[in-house]
Amino acid sequence: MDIASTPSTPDADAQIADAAPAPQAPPVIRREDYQPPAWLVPQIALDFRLGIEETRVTARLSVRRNPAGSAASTLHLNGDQLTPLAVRVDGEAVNDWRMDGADLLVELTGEAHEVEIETSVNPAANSQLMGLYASNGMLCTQCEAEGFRRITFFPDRPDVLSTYSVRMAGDKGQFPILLSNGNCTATGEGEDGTHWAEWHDPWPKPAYLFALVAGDLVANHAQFTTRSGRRVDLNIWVRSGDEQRTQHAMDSLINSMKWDEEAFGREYDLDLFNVVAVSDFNMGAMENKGLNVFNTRYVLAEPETATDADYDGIESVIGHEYFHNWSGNRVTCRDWFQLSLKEGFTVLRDQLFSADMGSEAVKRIEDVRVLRAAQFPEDSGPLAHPIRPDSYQEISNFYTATVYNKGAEVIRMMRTMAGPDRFRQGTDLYFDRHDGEAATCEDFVKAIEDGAGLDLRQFRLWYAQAGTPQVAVEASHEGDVATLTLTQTIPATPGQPEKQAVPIPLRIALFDRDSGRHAGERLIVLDTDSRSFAFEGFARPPVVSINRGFSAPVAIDMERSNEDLVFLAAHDDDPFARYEAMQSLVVQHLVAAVGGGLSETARAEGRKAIGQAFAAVLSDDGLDDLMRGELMVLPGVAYLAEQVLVADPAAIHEEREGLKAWLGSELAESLVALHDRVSGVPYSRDAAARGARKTKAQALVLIAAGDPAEGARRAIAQYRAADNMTDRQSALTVLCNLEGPEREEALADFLRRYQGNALVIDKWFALQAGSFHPQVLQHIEALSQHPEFTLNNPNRARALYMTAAVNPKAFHDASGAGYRMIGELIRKLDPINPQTTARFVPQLGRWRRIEPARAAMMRAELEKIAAQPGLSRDVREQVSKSLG
Ligand code: 0A1
Ligand code: ZN
Repeated sequence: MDIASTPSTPDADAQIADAAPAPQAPPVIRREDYQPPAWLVPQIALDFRLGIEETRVTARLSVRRNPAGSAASTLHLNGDQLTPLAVRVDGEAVNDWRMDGADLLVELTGEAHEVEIETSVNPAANSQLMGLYASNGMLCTQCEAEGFRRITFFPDRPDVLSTYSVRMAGDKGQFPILLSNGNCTATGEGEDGTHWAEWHDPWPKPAYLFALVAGDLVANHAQFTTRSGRRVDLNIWVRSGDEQRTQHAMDSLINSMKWDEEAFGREYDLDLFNVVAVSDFNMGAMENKGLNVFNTRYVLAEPETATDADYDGIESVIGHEYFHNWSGNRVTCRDWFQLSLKEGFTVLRDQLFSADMGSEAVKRIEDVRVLRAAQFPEDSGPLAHPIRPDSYQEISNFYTATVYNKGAEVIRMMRTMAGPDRFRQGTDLYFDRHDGEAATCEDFVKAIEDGAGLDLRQFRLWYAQAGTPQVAVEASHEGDVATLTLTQTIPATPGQPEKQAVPIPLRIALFDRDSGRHAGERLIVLDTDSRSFAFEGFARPPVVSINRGFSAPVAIDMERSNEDLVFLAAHDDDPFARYEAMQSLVVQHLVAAVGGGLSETARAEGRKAIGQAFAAVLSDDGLDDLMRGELMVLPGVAYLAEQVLVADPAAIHEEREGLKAWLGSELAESLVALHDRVSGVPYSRDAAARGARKTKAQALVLIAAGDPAEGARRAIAQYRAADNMTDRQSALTVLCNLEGPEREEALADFLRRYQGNALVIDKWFALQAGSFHPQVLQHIEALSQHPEFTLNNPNRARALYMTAAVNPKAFHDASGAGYRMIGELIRKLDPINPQTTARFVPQLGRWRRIEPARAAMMRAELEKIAAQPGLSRDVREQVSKSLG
């Protein structure tokens, strides 16, 4: 089926719309309706006859009644766009099966049976990239969350765990490498140039962890010996020619395996660990047991083609998928409402891993930046949901920053309250108690409660309530006592008008103004609506450093003088708090400036304070360059827009650009000196050199903002001299914003230089789509017609359009052209790949928080999408919630 390549005329669309019955709202799945499965499948044998256009699948399920389930005699097997070619029960063909929508129902009389089903799928036509699909001549699978049902009929739910035996046969020339989960138990040659392989995975697993890969691949091999002496073969499989770019992924894998033994006492449990890189993939990567499948962008790296951020991304995603072997695979989820059980915990684990591999402070800052840019807006918009949602229509829509990143923050708070050692006792107990089970978030909290010795009764609310808590802080001072009164409010979210107070652990330090020091950090827990905390021994009101290390995922609302913030930015001994003070200084200023609340004098004063703080950052010898670069990053437009009820994103963007220009010219001399110094640091992957590159990028941005001609001169010089992608990309980012011949020269050179390297060509699209050039929208339009552009590859589609959708200059253009572009994209991409398409909807869904003229245009786009016939369940859910 190829709906995507048969565009219909507007007239034909109108006819369909007239004739079609009103679209049925997809059913709502509710957490409270959970029922254990009536039938279990302890074993499954799968036989694949592989072909790009047709793959035949025979599945033999050993089923038995679940003593804990209902006594239903019907075996309910999920399917999605499948037809059963044959159904056999205990070896006999049966005809009395029935379809229930896309699902297959088979009547069974006894306690245990063998059910065999044949299906056929067309991997080449699978543009959704769920189930079995073809990518670049190879075959691969993606089964989480509900892709297995697109391969064969099966109880496709995570609480049905089976032992898998897999046989696959295919053309030896086309598919020389045949991989599945577990260990390879036998191989052989067939007739007519075919060969086959058998795989067996001894660990029972849910269907979403099944994987199969067949293709022409080469491996980077290594070995790892676990602490108990198991020798594990490691392979990273890529297309021939890419193997030189896999060493960082391999090093990251080995580091992850060692780290999980040390930090969480978790050892690998098979003799083989395979990673395969595929270029068509909806997400980052997938933790299939023993056979992780990765988006190429999280595997391939070499200095010439990958930035430092790309290297960091690979380390964290390799770690993330590896850590799932315990948090996700050995202990899996009972149902998809429990997704944060594996995702929140695994994100926390990968964050702690990356922090240990590099700079803890910088990693924390980056994680909080992601949370604020992606999760805070989600939590305050129409798609807000708790980290353990109560209902969904399409589970793919719940792989969100809330479930992942806020989920990690919630577990991190437990760790903060217990301390790392007691927390570890909690996680040990969790793994011991639930190994081999499909567990719930409640099981996790209970294990931490018991193992770490915490009372988490009230804390459980963090799992149930959506919305980012706001903590208002009032400081007063009398005699030698400083008092802080903290008040929490959790905003109403869809379906949750009223909230209860949650426990909020806040790391806090009070600085004495005279000595510039504090008498030790404390952890206070605000667990009521409002509470006062008194601190003795302050002759003068102290400077308050609160939510240090971002100990709780909340928004702090506290009025502070510029003087206090400048003090903290320069002196706080908690590096996160230092960053936070810089951010608050800028946020306070920009929000006031955009709101029209600043007189010219006040604006000048605000800028002066920011300039002073920046100057200190530029010249502080005690700072390493990595941290310096981090401190120089201004808060993003999305986060700034979050600070007000109704935002004018264009005004925020302009004011932010104005501040950059002011800083650039005010600090020109130091910025130029800094850019010169760090430009002299030779390329290496060590922290000092990475810091130099980060600072170089930030300095260049500010120099160009203050003096575009000087910026262009420096940027093109940096571009031409670059011996690595970080420098080349940061130079090109700056050039893309500017007009002039340097821009064209560099863009043309970049395209020529990296022809054939898909990941770098993605950057070429993204750099232009993310630019603040006055003609950015025309550029994007032209790029959509470029021969290198395609909507069929998610990386390419996102490089152009997701970058555009988060670029305030493009998306929020006053004409509404940005909204129309994304609306049109959604309508065009949905028939090809609903999962990737649905991720664009939340940008338009923010309309209620945007000024009225733009809001009306955003809403109109959503309505136009809603009116499109044949909309996917994924997009329909997001659009109807965004309009509702
Ligand atoms: N479990 C994976 C994420 C993932 C989810 C759905 C997918 O379907 C396309 C793919 C990957 C993880 O957390 O890494
Ligand atoms: Zn994950």
